[in-house]
Amino acid sequence: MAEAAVKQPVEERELTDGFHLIIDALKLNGVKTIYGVPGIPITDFGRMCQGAGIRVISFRHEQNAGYAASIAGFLTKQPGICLTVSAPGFLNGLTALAHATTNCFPMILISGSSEREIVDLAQGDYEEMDQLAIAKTMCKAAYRVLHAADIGIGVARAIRAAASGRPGGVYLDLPAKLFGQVMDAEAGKKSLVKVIDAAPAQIPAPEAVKRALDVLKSAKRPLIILGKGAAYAQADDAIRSLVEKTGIPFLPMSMAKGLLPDTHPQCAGAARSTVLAQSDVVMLIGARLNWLLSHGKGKTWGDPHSRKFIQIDIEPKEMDSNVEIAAPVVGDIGSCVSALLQGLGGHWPPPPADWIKTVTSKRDENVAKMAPRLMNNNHPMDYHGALGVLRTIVKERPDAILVNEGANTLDLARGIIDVYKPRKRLDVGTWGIMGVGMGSAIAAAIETGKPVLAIEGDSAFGFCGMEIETICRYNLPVCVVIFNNDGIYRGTDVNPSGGSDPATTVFVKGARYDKMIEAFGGIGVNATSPDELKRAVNAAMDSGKPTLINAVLDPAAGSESGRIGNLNPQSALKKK
Ligand SMILES: Cc1ncc(C[n+]2csc(CCOP(=O)(O)OP(=O)(O)O)c2C)c(N)n1
Ligand SMILES: [Mg+2]
Repeated sequence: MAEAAVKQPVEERELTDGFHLIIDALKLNGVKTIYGVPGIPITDFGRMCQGAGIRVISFRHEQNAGYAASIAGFLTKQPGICLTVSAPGFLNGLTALAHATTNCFPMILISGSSEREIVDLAQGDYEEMDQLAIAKTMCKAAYRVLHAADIGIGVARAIRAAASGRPGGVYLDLPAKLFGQVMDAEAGKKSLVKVIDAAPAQIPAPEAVKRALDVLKSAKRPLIILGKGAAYAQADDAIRSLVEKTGIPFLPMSMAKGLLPDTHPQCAGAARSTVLAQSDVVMLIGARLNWLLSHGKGKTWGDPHSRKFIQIDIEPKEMDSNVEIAAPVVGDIGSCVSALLQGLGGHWPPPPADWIKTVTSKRDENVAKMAPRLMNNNHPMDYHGALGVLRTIVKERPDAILVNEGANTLDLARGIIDVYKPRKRLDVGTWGIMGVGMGSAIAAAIETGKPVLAIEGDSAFGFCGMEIETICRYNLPVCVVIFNNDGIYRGTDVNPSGGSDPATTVFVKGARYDKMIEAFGGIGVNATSPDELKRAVNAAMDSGKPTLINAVLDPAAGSESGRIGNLNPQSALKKK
């Protein structure tokens, strides 16, 4: 066991140490799971956490452990915990911490660190780095605990900072010496702090609610946009009531899909361009006007003078970030939506019939256009053929969690696969980051106990693929489907120089990713047709056994950057 424990003096019963105090502080605050990678100075700490009944999920790389922690935060509203070693482990976890902050997921990155005296004099300690200074620029808050007596308050501060207001990533720096520091056990116990109401309700001002309802009432072509903040809030019933009582068409952002079913009669997902361009009043619920919504202006949005925005967000400075917000409603989503519901009263006039008709006929037209493509049995498979069968599988298994990343694999799956329940779709989030797939899949399985279907581009999977060993080791009900088109966007590019190196976007042709999982005792399947894919996924979802399916796609099937090729910079000069 712990070296420190072995070295303790005889009177150990009256004493405690940093190891135990950190564990006690985490347990007192309801931490049940830690995602991390062991090593100096946190190896014994991880063992002791496991011994004390905290579930410790050991990963192969800290970045994936961090993504798992961030998704645990999204799914549970409790900060997900990632534990790493110093310098390199810390840096590996830091990407995930920044990702959590950008996405407003509560997460705490706890990293061991080297001796302060040596680090501060830059004397070259083992894994020396001023981690606190670096972390500060990349997360919501960062703290360091130097004394055992401050562990309680340090942990409490980290939890509250991560979960309250707009949630985000928090860094907690624990120098190696802290773990072995000894103090009186009774005083140690008293120093612990239980965080009461980590994310207090923030009630919107009544006049803000009234203003919003007045603007909404004036609408001829209203639209509600649901963001992942709305999914995070777990105010599912209230949100559904607000949408249904107003009768307004709604558009879910990708991780808000399923908050109301994508098949709901008011869902405008398949008429996105129409509703964005033509709506006159848009109510944003937990959705930001960032690049994913074209900043609320420009071609996507049509005439700027004929539109007003109502925005519901917990962060006041989100308002007017890109365009004028006619009716800002600041507060937590649950409280704001409840207040709006109350303000609606018993009789709210439905939106004008011609608007509803415009939206539904566009939606039905687009859905009908797509239908035959999803039934194709092309050989080699294309995205639509493969996604057509996965769409049906998800429909038949609405409790399963869908994880999705890639470029074409992401953009097409997002549009094609309907989601039926809240927080059942996890993806690349605000940054469009590659590599979140396996961490998200692992956290989803651990936190919810539900089966997971991860649809991964072959490139996206490469960022986190080694974690299939983790999936096998913990025997998690995860089925990974790799859309293998031999590369990034496509597998058909050629080296423009005519040299023998492959093009920058292509991978080994005909790679057999299914063989990888067999190395760890999982089930590997090579699927070359929609029928084979369907059979293999259904078998995996029924058995709950770790499975990896190599779905062989036409290497020419994808398009550059999926649906966001327009973001690639262009020069006025001709390409060479
Ligand atoms: C961390 C990170 N690195 C690089 C990128 C750039 N990028 C965007 S999509 C993508 C991979 C797309 O290929 P794949 O996952 O195979 O999907 P496909 O389009 O082929 O279906 C990459 C590398 C990114 N988004 N995130
Ligand atoms: Mg690919």
